[in-house]
Amino acid sequence: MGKYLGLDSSTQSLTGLIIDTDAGQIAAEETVNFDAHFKVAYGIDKGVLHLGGGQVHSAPLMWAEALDLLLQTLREKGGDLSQIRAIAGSGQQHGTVYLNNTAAKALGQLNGEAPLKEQLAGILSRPTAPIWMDTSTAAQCEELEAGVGGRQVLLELTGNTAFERFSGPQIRRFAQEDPDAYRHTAYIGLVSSFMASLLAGKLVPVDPGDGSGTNLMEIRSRQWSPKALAACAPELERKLLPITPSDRPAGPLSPYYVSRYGFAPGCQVFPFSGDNPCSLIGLGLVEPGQVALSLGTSDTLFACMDQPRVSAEGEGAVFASPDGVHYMALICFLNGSLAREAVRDRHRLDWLGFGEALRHTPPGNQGALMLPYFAPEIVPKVARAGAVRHHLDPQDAQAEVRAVIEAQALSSRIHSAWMGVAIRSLCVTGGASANEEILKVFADVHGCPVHRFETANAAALGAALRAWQGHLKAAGTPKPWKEIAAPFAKPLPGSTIQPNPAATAVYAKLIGEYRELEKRHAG
Ligand code: XUL
Repeated sequence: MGKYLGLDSSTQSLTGLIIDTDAGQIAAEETVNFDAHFKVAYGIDKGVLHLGGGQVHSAPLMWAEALDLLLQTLREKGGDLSQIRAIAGSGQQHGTVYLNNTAAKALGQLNGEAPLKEQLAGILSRPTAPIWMDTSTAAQCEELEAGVGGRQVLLELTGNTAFERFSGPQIRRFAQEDPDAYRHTAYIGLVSSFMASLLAGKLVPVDPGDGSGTNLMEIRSRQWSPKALAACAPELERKLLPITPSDRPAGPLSPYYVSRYGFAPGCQVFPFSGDNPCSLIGLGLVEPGQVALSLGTSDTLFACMDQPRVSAEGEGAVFASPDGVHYMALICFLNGSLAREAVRDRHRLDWLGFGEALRHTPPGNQGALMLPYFAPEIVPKVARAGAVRHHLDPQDAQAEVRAVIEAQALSSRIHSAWMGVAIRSLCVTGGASANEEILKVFADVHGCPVHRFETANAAALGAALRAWQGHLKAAGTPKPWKEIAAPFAKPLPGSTIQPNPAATAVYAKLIGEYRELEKRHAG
């Protein structure tokens, strides 16, 4: 028991969250927003650099500077950092960091007298790091798939088809465009492994959760795939940091943090994972069949799977769970609040009126359906924006409201079927989860209870829980994941909504019709 720190190095900010496992509470939470502190110094906008041609990068030295600032803030805000037993973290997925042959030595010699940025200024072989927002690698995606024997082969091998934002295509592009700098690169790691290396004062391997976002890791063995590495870039096997289990200690915290911030010398560092795999843990999804849906601008579905099932249609990404045994599916439906707000605004409603409309219309909407493609859709793939109405009067505000919510719930059911997961419960987070009437539709369509979660920072919480779990395991007193997650990742009291069997039966009939309508219009 004790205190554990989880760090989340995300696109726009760095967050530190400390859990107190004796009290079962979050003890502190601080965030450093990159634009607020480093906009001018690094030339960033919303944490990133737009370099043209779809290239979106960020600056590893800025992340190092943010780490110093965050730890100073955590200490000043009353946190006695000497009580922290272990640290783990989460990084924005897919970004790649390129280091030269001075990196290991510089990390090992960090001393508390000067900030990280000054001591590490010379370790990068590429000053900026391409991140997940980069869309410049379409050619490299095709080449990588062809290089392993085709799209289907890469999918089976790594769990994912090649995506522009994934790390492998980024590395390949760098090797092609700047072969000299690539040759002078001694180590390639991810955002997650870079941040962990700063803490441990040595090169920390990649964990399987983040490794699965590279297109280079065999999803079943959780090791780099020699075939994918060979298809990606020369000598990659030698440059890429190895993969380590997520809960194997990376070492003690560097003395730098002991002298500068008052951490205890024995504080352990664990490998960092990706932000989505950490959120899976932070939402308590540690058993197959547990699914979370975040209702944001886009709606994102997270699921815990027992097998690395893949989506042949490329409808989602598959990652290894940092719990060491399970897998996660991540599906992004672009028309989330975007579509809900389009309908709300079109009919001049507020959220109260939106809920009223749902209350006054029957499940199934008397056969009126909508395909809510107010913007081009990711899942199912729809290239051109345009909402489709079927037996739906565009002037009927109440029917329109029900149609958009039923469409989202039906679509989430249809397009999560590839996971082969019997959804036993749905934890819903995000702004729209405050609306009980919306949750009722999801409970009825999925035929399972829906719980509401309030999670400001699931990734940082998941990281802190990983530090606790890893620390207990390393001490020879392991605790099951369910018990680790339970005190922190719990539904809001009284928020559970049970499905109504009569409504579930209506949707079981309607889903075929919706699927047909979608088939006629998607693509
Ligand atoms: C997931 C993805 C993003 C990043 C940044 O595949 O690209 O969610 O992890 O948060």
